[in-house]
Amino acid sequence: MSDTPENIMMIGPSRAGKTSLLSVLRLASANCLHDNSRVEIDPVNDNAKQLFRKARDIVRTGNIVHEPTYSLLEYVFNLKCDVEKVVVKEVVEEEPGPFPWSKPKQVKRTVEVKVTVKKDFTLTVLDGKGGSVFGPPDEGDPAEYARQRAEYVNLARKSVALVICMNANDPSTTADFFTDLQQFLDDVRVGSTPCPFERVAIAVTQADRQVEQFGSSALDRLEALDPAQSAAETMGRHARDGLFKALRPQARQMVYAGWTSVYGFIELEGSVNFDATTGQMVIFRDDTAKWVDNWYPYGVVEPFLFACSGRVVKMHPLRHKI
Ligand SMILES: Nc1nc2c(ncn2[C@@H]2O[C@H](COP(=O)(O)OP(=O)(O)OP(=O)(O)O)[C@@H](O)[C@H]2O)c(=O)[nH]1
Ligand SMILES: [Mg+2]
Repeated sequence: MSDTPENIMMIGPSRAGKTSLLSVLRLASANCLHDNSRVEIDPVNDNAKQLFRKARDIVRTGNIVHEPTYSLLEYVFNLKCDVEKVVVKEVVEEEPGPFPWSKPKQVKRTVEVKVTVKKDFTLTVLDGKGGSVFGPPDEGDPAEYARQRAEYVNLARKSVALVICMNANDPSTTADFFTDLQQFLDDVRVGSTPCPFERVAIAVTQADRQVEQFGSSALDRLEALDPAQSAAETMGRHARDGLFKALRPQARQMVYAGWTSVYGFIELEGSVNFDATTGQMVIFRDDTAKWVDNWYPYGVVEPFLFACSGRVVKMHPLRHKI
């Protein structure tokens, strides 16, 4: 394992909730429901710093409304998390001598042991006008389209993991994106070499909307649903084929999906933390200074934890035979 940070890339169709997810990552990493895994997330560039500042206001005012992203912005974050590493250690063991009265012999042996180490990753997100570079050029400037697409391809070629955001509540935009994704993955591949990703994390966003009608059993209902099945159905067979064919054989075992909700659920009650009549979170600000303690986003850090370390928390395997 090298010490230079490895790169992770996030993509997804328009309005999937990419910017929302990114903006709350840092706050969420400090406040994850039922989760004892830790990911430390720090902004690296100014765009990332600004985005995190916005998140504070979002949770304070209960309004998660982002302007659609029009230009191509690059967000760079540093992600630290625990990864398991196998190290070879020399141990000295005692072996009995040939006779009961002989002194025991000291024998050196090498053994493989698993250790947990902190590892750094760079999460680079090109946050463009949702998924537009994945589709055919629109009426905009063709040179700009080509430049942006080349940036995405270059980043993908040096990324160890891919995070795909998709909104299962918007199947038509999502299906279009996945159809276009195949061409993109073909561009990322050099000749017949597979894409470099070792893991693919699929964040099935806006999960609260899947279960909002179930009142206090909303969270239980969500946890009984398989996000990988939902993702697979929304993508469709053709798109799954395209994604899996572009990956190395080992990476095909490392495609996992998880529900994410930036609004989250109300702790102890289990209902969705969103009021459709006001368009705001139900619980966002307390009169005390501990406003952020009352906000429990769901599953937003886990896809990034999986992308970095392969650790599976609330993520389900997405299997596909090609
Ligand atoms: N119900 C619900 N809505 C969400 C959630 N996350 C985002 N949204 C809403 O979804 C819409 C799109 O979110 P964005 O984060 O702007 O999506 P995007 O993928 O960055 O969109 P583009 O920049 O246009 O590509 C916004 O109106 C958000 O308020 C969520 O967890 N639950
Ligand atoms: Mg955006």
